[in-house]
Amino acid sequence: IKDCMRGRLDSQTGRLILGGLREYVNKLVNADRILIVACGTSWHAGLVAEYFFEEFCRIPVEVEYASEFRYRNPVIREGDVVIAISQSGETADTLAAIELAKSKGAIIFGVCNVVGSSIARATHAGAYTHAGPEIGVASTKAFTAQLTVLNMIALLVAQKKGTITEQKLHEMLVEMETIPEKVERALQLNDQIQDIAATFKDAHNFIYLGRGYNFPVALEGALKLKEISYIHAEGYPAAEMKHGPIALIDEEMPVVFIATRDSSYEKVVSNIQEVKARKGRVISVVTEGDQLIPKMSEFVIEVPAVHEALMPMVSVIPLQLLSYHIAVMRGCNVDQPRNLAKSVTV
Ligand code: F1P
Repeated sequence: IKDCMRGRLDSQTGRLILGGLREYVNKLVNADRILIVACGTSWHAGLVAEYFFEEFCRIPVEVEYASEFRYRNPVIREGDVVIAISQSGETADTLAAIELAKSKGAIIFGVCNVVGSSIARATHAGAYTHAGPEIGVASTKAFTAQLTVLNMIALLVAQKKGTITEQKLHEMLVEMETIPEKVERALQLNDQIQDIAATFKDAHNFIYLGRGYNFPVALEGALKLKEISYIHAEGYPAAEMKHGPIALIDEEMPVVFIATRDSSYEKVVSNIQEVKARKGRVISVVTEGDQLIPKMSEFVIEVPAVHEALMPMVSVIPLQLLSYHIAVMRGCNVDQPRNLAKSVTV
């Protein structure tokens, strides 16, 4: 995250420097719609960005699985701008989605980790995440780095569009600079999370629930568990639970709530009550100092407070650690999960 921000963000002067966006940045500022295309974890980063761009830039956003988008005949109009997100920069579906959008006249921005990768070369402009090489196949630090860059792009666009006040921008940039230290603190939860992992390592299913900015984090938590522990896991918006998944909840079901203090806090509290009423085993990720949710949970993980729009960068860390420890305890190879490739090039 520090590498991502270095030289690009100055909270004192309110300056955001994203040189890679070059002369195309005004295409984003004047966009009628932003289409985000990506796969897997990168798609989840795109979902967080949707909330961010809509809140701060007031530009409508659609987030598409590149693997679906490429086979449709999508409507792309003048004024649409595409953002492609990819850690490896080599994902075939994302590359094909870019080529399709380009053939329809769209301007494409890339958010890639690997410098000079195929996707980086196929885009008109973009910003590298500078996360360094991902050692494992499953994306982890790439996710936080993608969010850092996407947040900076959105704030820059909001500043240029005038949809954010200078004071709010300053507040957000100051908050962003606190993220590396908060992520460090979240990583210190390691031992506690190892204990939680020991309790649930033999589970057959997991549910992850979150609202707002934490909804994509729920999806990402479930994906990490599937990818490296081979446990079936579902991520849902917490409010969707009553529309079906609630039927799955019994005394055997671990339910991970990403329930940090934000604008949907009260509603998440009632979702936890619904799970408890069905004897589900509640594991909650809460903001430090929360008094209420710990009383309702079998396990509680406290993360440092941060603006809700930036929380995914912090709240995802315990979920990554949980998947990691469960995978190790089950004897899985966390760096090289079965059936998964680092770059899905077919
Ligand atoms: C997309 C992705 C990763 C996942 C795995 C397979 O890759 O789905 O999110 O963890 O590595 O590929 P990318 O386009 O972000 O490189």
